[in-house]
Amino acid sequence: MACPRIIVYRSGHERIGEILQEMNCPGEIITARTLDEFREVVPSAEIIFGWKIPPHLFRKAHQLRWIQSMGAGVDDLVSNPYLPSTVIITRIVDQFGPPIAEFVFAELLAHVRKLDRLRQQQQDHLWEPFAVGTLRNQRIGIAGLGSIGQELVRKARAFDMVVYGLSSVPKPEMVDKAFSSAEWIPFVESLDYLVITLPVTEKTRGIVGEQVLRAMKPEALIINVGRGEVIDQKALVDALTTGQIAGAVLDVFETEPLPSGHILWDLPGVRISPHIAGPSVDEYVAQYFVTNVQRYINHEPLYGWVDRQRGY
Ligand code: OXD
Repeated sequence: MACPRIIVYRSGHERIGEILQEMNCPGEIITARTLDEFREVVPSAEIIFGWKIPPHLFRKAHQLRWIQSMGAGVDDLVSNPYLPSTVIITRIVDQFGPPIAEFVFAELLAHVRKLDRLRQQQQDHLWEPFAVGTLRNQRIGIAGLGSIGQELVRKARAFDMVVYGLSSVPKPEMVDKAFSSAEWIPFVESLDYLVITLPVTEKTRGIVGEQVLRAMKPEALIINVGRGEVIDQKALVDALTTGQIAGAVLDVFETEPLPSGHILWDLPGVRISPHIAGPSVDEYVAQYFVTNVQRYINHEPLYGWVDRQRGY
């Protein structure tokens, strides 16, 4: 096979191209530093290694055979009308479980041990003991049992939690109680914490809406590290304002960045982070890609191959 031309683009991560060279990635590597540069070079690309590229910029990608996403979610690529079904899409799998699980447990521990209150008391030089909770024996429900969900299960067990899991095909061997995607209401009813790791697809868009939120306990917390669109954001705001649930830890949103005037910023019980639960590390994603390029050249199946019908 002739040496494939690879275009690399990710805003703020311009060194990835150099890292690929240092790793002796086969192929001719061209780094686009801006979207204008990307637009210029895209017609000659056989492979693209990128992240968050506006869909219309693929209009002239006539030579494209494969796009490797630098992240886990590929909803923008799967729905891109300029990527015909002959173009292979791959995503990064097995890299984001540990950092995302750390993020989720940092937030859960901060919540249950009331760390914000402690720090506030310290600032106020106030010595005032108070009661705190524990994660032990609390019920956590993990929606989505892919590599991220599985790592959450592992860490939840280390905290002696009761673990429920929901997945399209139930996985009773993995959790204390398994539910299918037709069983959202019984899944959430008794949870203390609902963690969403799901991608957005036709089946999951808005699935956590009024009905599901109404079925949750008023003390429950919802944590979203999957995709914002899985939760009906308006229904969530209503549930939080009326006290149907106690709070939400949100790393992902229907619109990103979350507009600065959005009501979610100031709602009590809401903790917001700018989509950083599972940061991609340049060296790790580059190594994943180099392995995949070698497989591409050898006509071997690629890691992280996306089934467009399924959406991930
Ligand atoms: C994602 C990512 O898909 O950050 O959200 O990788």
